[in-house]
Amino acid sequence: MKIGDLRDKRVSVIGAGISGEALARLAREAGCRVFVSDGGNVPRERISALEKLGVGFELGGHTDRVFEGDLLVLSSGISPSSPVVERARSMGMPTVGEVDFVFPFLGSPVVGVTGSNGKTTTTSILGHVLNAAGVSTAVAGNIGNPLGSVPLSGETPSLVVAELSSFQLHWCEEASFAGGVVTNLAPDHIDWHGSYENYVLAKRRLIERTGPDGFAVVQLADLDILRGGSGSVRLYPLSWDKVEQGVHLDDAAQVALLLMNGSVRELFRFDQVRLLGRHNLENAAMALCAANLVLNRPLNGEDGRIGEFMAPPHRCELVGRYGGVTFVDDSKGTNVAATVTALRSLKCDPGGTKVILLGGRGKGEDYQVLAQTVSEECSYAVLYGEEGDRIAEALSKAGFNRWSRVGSLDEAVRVAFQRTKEGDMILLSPACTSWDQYPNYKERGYHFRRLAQEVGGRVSER
Ligand code: UMA
Repeated sequence: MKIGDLRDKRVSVIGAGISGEALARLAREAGCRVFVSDGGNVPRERISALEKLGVGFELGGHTDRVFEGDLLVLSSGISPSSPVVERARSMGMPTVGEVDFVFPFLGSPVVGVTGSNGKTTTTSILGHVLNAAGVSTAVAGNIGNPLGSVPLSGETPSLVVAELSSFQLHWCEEASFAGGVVTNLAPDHIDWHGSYENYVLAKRRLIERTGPDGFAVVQLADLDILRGGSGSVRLYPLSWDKVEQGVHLDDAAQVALLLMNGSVRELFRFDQVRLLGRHNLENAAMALCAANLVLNRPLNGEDGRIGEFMAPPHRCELVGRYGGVTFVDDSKGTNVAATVTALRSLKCDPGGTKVILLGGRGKGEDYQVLAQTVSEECSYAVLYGEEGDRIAEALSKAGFNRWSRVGSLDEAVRVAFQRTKEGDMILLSPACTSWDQYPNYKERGYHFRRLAQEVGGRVSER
């Protein structure tokens, strides 16, 4: 829905997380009377922030007060099947998602970045190369810095690069993007969307909501499924094979090329990118392609100082090399597709093999493809946490019996190191969430780093 003039409107914000707080602030600045309602509890600092802001709020449940407003504004991850949303709708209360609410406050063109995996890395690279090339660019959204924080900063950047989750995109009906990147598509968040088809439809919204002069960078493999939403948007598929129009990652020449209207531009040489894994070359190429398209002028790896871009934490991040063994933290690998990508694209030293750590809390995924990939890519697997037994079963079914089942990550690292020799890699890419043992994937990743360092301290005992 169009939100129109907000002055003196009574706005109920659902969710007092970081995106909800930014929405409340923005609504307050727009002259609304704001009420924030959270069905759960939030950290003390968030309560203080709401108190300071001088808005009404409630925690631990949604009361009737929510429905006394003129407009329901939903923070980032609120589901359409959430009872509070269903009730508002049944009462005819207008409802708007986070992105549509924030959009009218953004005075800059926005490039959206979505996809099942690699969104944060691609978003960060795109922001990095644009800023390095002298284009003032704000990076926000699902990456952790809520979209609402951009207008609240008081500055108007030349461009905004927004990482967008499928949850945010589900609610997008009015926002209009200058361009979009869909890094890839694979099953994720099926519980929220109800089906893979609905999840893809949400991702497709980014392309549907891109203006007629806009562009979309997508995987060649996803072209058909995304084309349906494209209208007159120019589509730029990425492939490791030659393409007529789009991005070609040329393995033979070790360069990423942009092919456009019969001309060829070099985006970067592979050796300029300091990130592990072939999937990160795809992320970098998509980002550079989007930068060229949104600026409508050439911008290569040198202009964008791509060589200075370091991996965001917990995404195939090299955390150390101890006793000749490389430790890689891919704690953000919380679904099968992410882990399979990491396994396929990370390369060991010559003669080395991979030992993978898998487990945590599952998302109800099937592990057949994971098991097949582990059997082709790894010399050993260590399974831990709640989902360890299900993964063990899948590995055994795939005929892969070189695994151990342990309880904790501490034990998993210890066992993994015993199974390695010089040149090998220990990869934490668990294919599961961390929520059985950690508050989030970041804590799990930092713990892995500390465990790797402890191994480093004991390496002389080897
Ligand atoms: N809530 C209600 N009623 C409901 C449902 C939820 O009140 O019916 C409340 C919850 O009790 C909670 C709040 O809403 O207090 C939502 O908190 P949250 O932590 O889910 O959300 P935020 O703190 O606002 O963080 C959100 C994104 N979280 C989600 O989409 C789940 C963050 O992405 C994002 O970085 C942040 O906004 C800034 O934009 C996180 C994420 O996990 C990293 N995203 C998913 C992903 O990447 O896979 C989509």
